[in-house]
Amino acid sequence: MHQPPISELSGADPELAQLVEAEAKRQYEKIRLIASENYVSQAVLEATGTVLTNKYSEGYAGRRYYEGQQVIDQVETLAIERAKALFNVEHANVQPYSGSPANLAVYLAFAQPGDTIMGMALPAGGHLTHGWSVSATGKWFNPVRYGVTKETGRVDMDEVRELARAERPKLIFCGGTAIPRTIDFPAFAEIAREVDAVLVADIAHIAGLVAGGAHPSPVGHAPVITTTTHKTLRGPRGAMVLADTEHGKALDKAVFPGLQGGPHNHTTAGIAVALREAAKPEFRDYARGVVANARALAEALQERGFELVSGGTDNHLILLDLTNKQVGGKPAAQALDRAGIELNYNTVPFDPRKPFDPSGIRLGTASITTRGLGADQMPQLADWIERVVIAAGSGDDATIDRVAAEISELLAKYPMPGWST
Ligand code: DSN
Repeated sequence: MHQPPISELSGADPELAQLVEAEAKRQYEKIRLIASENYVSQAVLEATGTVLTNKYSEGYAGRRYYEGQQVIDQVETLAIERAKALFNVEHANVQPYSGSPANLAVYLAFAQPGDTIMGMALPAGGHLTHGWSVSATGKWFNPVRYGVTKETGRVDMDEVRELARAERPKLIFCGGTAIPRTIDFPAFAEIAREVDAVLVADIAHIAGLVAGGAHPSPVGHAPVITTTTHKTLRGPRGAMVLADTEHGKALDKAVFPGLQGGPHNHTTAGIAVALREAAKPEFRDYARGVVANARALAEALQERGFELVSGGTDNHLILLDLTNKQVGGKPAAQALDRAGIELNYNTVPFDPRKPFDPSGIRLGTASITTRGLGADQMPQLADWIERVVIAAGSGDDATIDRVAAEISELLAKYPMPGWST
């Protein structure tokens, strides 16, 4: 059952309580490879379920528009100070509701509608809010996009430099949602300096790796850093904007009153707890473990003939192109889910198929590492993935069911935070 227990909820709203229990059980019964998800600790869960949700606190500590901020000011200040210390930055804003609003705040702070901005194209691994056409950021600004090269699957920094020189963007975003390789922050910084652009490092996916020393930090290279708090950083769903002092004030004004009303104080509390956890030595082991698991899984998949975009991984993320397996990303993801492996279908660079039925699947090791799985189990996981992907192509339901039974046996040995058997 769910931990902490939801006994009051069960009495007051059995229908909803049942859904919460069902979701907790579903999470427990899956090998979660969704690269942007994780399991928060029970302490984070408790913090996000507190009376802090009752309080409005528009403004910032010491400058609020409502009375009664004696405690909330301390909660937010604690989160800010922990963020500053963990990431070694001069300024932190912990109020953005999530990653997209955090990125919008950057636009509001440093660009005008119609300005040219630059980001990685979504199909190459970028994020919607880095100027993709269907996003407000692609409609209200003039986006120019870099991608990856076909041969290497990696960002070509010469191409980025040429594009920046030609287009003179106000903002340059680096980072994204499906990048299996180390982001070259110094190279991006050099380009941004040359064209007088503000470099924004969106580290949503790798924030926990940066905090844990398993990925280079953008600090000192990007004056503005955005991140969600719920991926490798293992906090509640939320976001932060980190910056140097020079850019901090404009960002604060953009978050509030520019874009948002009152911050979600229960979430801020959860972020504070997660930041404290991430500052512990164990978290460095965790971050290293995430990368070690991803590398081991990548190798095991390659040995089984899978094609990895960029040929491998440096972080928590693996992008598989299933073209050579003669099955689309979507049917493969659906079959894997049935077998107990949860992930998402994903476009691959230069994908000839449509985003709703693309060629790839995206895998991440943040959640399974939290759960306690280690590198020696990755060949077994790759084996299951191979069997199910082949079965998805041939409609072999019996194999999928057999794998499901094997996975269920394994997971019984690995507790999930937030669930007690
Ligand atoms: N939805 C997130 C992800 O899965 O990467 C990005 O916003």
